[in-house]
Amino acid sequence: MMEGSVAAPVDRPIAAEELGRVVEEVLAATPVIDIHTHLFAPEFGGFGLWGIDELLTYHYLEAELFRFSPIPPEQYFALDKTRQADLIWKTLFVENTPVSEAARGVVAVLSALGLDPRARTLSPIREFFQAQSLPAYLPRVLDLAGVSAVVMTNDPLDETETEWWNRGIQPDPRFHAALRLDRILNDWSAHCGRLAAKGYAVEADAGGSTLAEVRRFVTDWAVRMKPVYLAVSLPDTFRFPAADVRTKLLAGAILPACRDLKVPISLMIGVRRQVNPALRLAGDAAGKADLLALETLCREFPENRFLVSVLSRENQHELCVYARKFANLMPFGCWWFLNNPSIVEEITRERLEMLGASFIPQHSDARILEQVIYKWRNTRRTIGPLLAQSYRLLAQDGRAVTRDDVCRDVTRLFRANFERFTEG
Ligand code: RAT
Ligand code: ZN
Repeated sequence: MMEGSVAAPVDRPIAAEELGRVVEEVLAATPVIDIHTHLFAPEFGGFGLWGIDELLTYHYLEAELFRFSPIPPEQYFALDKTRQADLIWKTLFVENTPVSEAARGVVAVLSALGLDPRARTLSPIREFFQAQSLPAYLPRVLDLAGVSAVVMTNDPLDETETEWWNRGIQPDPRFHAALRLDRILNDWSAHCGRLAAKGYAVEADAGGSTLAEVRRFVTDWAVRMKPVYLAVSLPDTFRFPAADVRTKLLAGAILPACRDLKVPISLMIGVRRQVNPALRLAGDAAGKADLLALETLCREFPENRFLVSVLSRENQHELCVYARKFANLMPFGCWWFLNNPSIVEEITRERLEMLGASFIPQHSDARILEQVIYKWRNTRRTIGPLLAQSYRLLAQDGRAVTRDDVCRDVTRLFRANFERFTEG
């Protein structure tokens, strides 16, 4: 060794009793990329939601309100947002113990921001939020959540949202776009007229020049939004191939557009939309899907990349099996009704056992900015011990891990797998 130089610290195998702490430290120090949210960059003005009234009227909590309060949904939805939030606070947080995941999340957010989760009225809490200005508040929230970037959900057929894009806004670089295709792929008959009105020569039966024109529409919007992926949520009844317009559009327009644009498509499979329309956004449910469709897509479209989340617990194992067969398939997240510690634990353990660190464990699905605080805190709290347990077993089998190993795995899981999978 040269005189005066400092010896590099040896990256020693971590002792079994230290594993939990080291994994926790590495998780805390690794900012995540939140690969699916419904947040908006500040450039979208009031379109991005934040603050206590939005947190309380989150549709996950609205669904819970109707279990604890006799108020009929139509009466609740007729109230203004402040009254709705007051009612949810009183019902779920004062008159009942907020033990559900969504309710506990609000408590965690309030505590993280130094507010009193036992307050009987919302006035002091509202005062805090009214005093915040987004430019300073946003980095504070992202920092508390340990999030360095988020992916939005951007709908090229939402008139309010497209107005912003058409003004040429450049979103904050921490916010990436995802071009969402639900209206086109799930409800073509209701939306083909909209494309036609915008100058695209499309037809209701997807004949004529429809496929080329849908591809042109998507490409035009991709130029504006620069999405990191294209995305669609699909019902549990999704079949591919099928004798339907969706199959034509997917195979003949959307997947070719993804190849041209060199981006993956995100398929979120298994949602049963509006099983109870009276609950509005809270009225969707989950169903088990037939993943044969996914097998066909991965095999028949080897040049496409598929980011996939499935909503039913029953589909999770099959998804892991398919990920072992197809490198163009990247499982991600514990979506929506799965984002509860008991289920995240089960799914993540299964994925670690079957896929090592080659998947994306979680996304937040946050609709309201501050939700990233509790959703990511909970993810770290649930997944940390699972990773530590995998390393404990590995050590028992003869290969103890070092801190470098842990850093490499955590970086892959929460950042690099996504970066690599979305790389052109
Ligand atoms: O999790 C949710 O908030 C759902 O309402 C949906 O938005 C779902 O995540 C989706 O993206 O379709
Ligand atoms: Zn979502």
